[in-house]
Amino acid sequence: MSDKPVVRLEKDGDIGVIIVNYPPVNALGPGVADGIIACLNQANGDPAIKAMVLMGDGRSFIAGADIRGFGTGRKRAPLGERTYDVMDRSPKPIVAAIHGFALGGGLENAMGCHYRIAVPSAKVGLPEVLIGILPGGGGTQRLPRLAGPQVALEMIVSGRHVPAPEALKLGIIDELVPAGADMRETAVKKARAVANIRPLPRVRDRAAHADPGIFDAMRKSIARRARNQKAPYNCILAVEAACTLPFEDGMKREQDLFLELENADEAKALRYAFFAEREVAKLPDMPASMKAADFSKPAVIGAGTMGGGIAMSFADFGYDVRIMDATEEGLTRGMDRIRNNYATSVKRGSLAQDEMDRRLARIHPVAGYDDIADCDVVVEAVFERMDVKKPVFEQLDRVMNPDAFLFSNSSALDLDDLASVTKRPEKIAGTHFFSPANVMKLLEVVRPPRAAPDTLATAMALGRRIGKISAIAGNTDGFVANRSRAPFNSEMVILLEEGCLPEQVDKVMIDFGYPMGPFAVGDLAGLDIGAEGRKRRLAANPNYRTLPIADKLVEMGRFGQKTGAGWYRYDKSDRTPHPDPFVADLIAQVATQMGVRQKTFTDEEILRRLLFSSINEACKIMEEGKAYRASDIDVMWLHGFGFPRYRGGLMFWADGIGVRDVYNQIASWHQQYGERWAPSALLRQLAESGTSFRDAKPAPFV
Ligand code: 3H9
Repeated sequence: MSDKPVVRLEKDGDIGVIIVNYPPVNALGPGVADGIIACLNQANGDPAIKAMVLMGDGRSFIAGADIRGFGTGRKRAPLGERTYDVMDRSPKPIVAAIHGFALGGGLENAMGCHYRIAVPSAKVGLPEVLIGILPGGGGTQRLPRLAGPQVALEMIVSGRHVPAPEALKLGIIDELVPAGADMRETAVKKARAVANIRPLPRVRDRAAHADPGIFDAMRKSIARRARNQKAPYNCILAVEAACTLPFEDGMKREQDLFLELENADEAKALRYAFFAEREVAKLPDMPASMKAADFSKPAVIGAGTMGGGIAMSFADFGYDVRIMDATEEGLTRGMDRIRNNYATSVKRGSLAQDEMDRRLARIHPVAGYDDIADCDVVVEAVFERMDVKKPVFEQLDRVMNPDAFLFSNSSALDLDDLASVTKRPEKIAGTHFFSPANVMKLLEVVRPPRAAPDTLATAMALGRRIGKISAIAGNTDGFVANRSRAPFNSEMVILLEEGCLPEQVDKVMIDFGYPMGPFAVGDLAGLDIGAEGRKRRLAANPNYRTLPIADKLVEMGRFGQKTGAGWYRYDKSDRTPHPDPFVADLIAQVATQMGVRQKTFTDEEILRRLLFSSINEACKIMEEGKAYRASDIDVMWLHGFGFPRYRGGLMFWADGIGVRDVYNQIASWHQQYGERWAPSALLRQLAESGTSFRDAKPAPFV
C-alpha cells in the first residue's frame, strides 16, 4: 500500500489537480469520497486555483464503488451531499481526466465533472447490473442526459465497457488525449482553457427525452436472458425516471430502486461470483517466484471440433496458431469447419467479414510434427483415449524444443500417466477447454503431480490471454468440473427410469436459470461422447452404475443433433428439440425391464436430485485435495456449464439451502438408493460443525 493519502490536491500553477490513490484500481474505498469532497472544497476556497482536474494514480481513473462495502450496512452520505453534488455546486470548472477504467461510481463522478477527457485506451461504463444493482450514484440520471436515453439504456442494462473513442462519439467524453501527449498536462491545459467559461456546463441541467416505447422494447428484448432477475428491470425503471421526472426526483427514484437491490439474493450471488472469479487465479501453495512464460507460438494437435475451437480461440486473440491432424482429410475437414463457424458469425452479424478474414489467416494448417517444432506451447486435442494420446506426446517430446510446454485437452484421463511417456513431465499439464471451445469461458488447468509451478502459471496465463477464466483442478478422473458434474449427468437419466421425461427435467433446469436443459445440451454435444466415458468406467469398475436408456439411444445411432435425433428429435436444418414419443416408449420399456416403480416428481425434487448429487461429489473432490476452494468449483459451473450466475454457483446456492439440510437429504437418499448417494466425509463434518460450504477447508492440494 502506498503511503500517499487516498486523495490529494496538487497545484499545477493556477490549476488544482485532485488525485485519487487507492490501489490497485482506485475503487471508492473508505475515505475516497470524503477525500474528493475535501479537496474540492479546498480548491474552491483557494483564490489562486481557477479550475480543477480529477484523475487517478496508478493504472486507472476510478473503478467504481468498493464492492466489498455492499451489503455491510456501510453509511452513505445522504442525497445532496455526495461528491457529484459538491461538483454540481462547484463555482469552478472540473475536468475529469480518464485513463484505465471509469466504471460505475467512477463514471458517475466523471459525469459530475463539467468536462471529460480520456486517453484512447480508456474504457468507461456502468457495469453495476453485473453485480445485481444499478448505478446508484446518479448514473441512471446523468448518462441519459449526456448520451441520450437509448444509449444509456443499452449501456446500463448490458453493463458493457465502452472504449474511449466510442465514448467520444456517444458524447460521454468531450475529447481524446492526442496520441503521445501526457494526460495530466492535456487535462491541465483543458482546465486552464475553460477556467472562465460561465455558466458551467452541468450534465444535470440537460434534458433527456425518450420515445416511451424504448423502455418496453428493452424489457421485451431482455425477457429471456434476464428471467428471475430484478436488477436489469430496475435499471430500465431508473432510466425511464430520468426521462419523466425532474433531476432531483429522478435521483430519489434511483435511490429507492437501488435500495431494493443492494441486499437481495441476486446481488449477493453476483458479488460473490465477482470475487470468486478473482480468487480463482490464486494458487496459494505455489512459490512466489512462480512465473508464466511468455509464449508467442502456439500449436494445436488435432483438427476435430475441439482442436478447431481451440485454434479459433488463439486466432481470436491475435495469435498466429499452427494446427495439424493425423490425416490430410482430417485437416481439410477441420479447416472447413473453422471457416464455416466464422461464416456463421458473419451471417449472424456478430463478426465483420474483414475480421473473419484476419482471424482465419492466423490459423495455419501444417502437415506434420516437424512443422511445429519451433512452437513454444502445444495444446493436444486428439481423440480422448490414452492409446491415441500417448503416441502424440512421444512424438511431441521428440520434436519440440525442451523448453516447450505440452498441454493436453483431455477431459478426464490421467495426465501423470500421459506425462510418463515423455522426458519432461514437469512441462506437462492439462488445459481442458469446454465445448464450443471458442465460446465457453472456462479453461480448467489440470495439475498432475510432477508439473512445475511455471508450467501451471503458463497454463493459467494461456487461458487469460485468450479471454478465458482459468481455474485449477487436481488430476482425478474427470478432473474437477466434469467429475463434479458426472453424478448430475447420471441422476438425470436415472430420473427417467423413475418416471420423468427429458422435457420435464429440461424445463425445471431452464426455469432455474440454465440457458438450455441438460438433455438438450447432451444432444448438442453428442451422446456418443458420454457413452465412451461410461464404457471406460464400467471396464475399470464392474459396480459402475450403468445408464441403460442412454446406452440404448447411442446403440440406435441417436447421437443427438448431428444425427437428427437423440433425447429429442430434430427437423432438418433446425435445432429446436421436439419431444419424441419414441423416447418416451423406450424409457417406459427399459423401466419395466429394470423393474423400477414409476412415480411423479415435483420440480423441487428434480432440481435437488440433480444438484445435490453434484454437491456431494464436489465435497469428495475437496476432501481429496483436488480443488483449492469451493468457490473455484462455482467458477467452473458458471463458466463451463452455464449455471445461472445470479445464483452464484453450485456451492453458493447450496449454502442458501443450508449445509445441514443438504446433508440430511443426501443421507436419506443414501438409505433409499444405496452407495451412489454415500455422503462425503467432508459434507458430514460441515453439517456437524455448522460450517458453510464456502468456508470449507479442503485437504491440501495433491
Ligand atoms: C458502483 O460503482 C456503484 C455505484 O453506482 C454507486 C452506488 C452506491 N471494489 O479485476 P482485477 C479488486 S459498483 C472492490 O483483477 P483487472 C479485485 O477484487 C462498482 N474491489 O483487475 C482485485 O482484488 P484482488 C462498479 C475491486 O485489471 C483487484 O481489485 N464497478 C473493485 O483485471 C484487481 O481487480 C465495477 O463493477 C471494486 N469496484 O480489471 C468494476 N474492482 O487483487 C469492477 C476491482 O484482491 N471491477 N477490485 O483479487 C472490474 O471490473 C475490474 O476489476 C477492472 C480491472 C475492469 C476495473
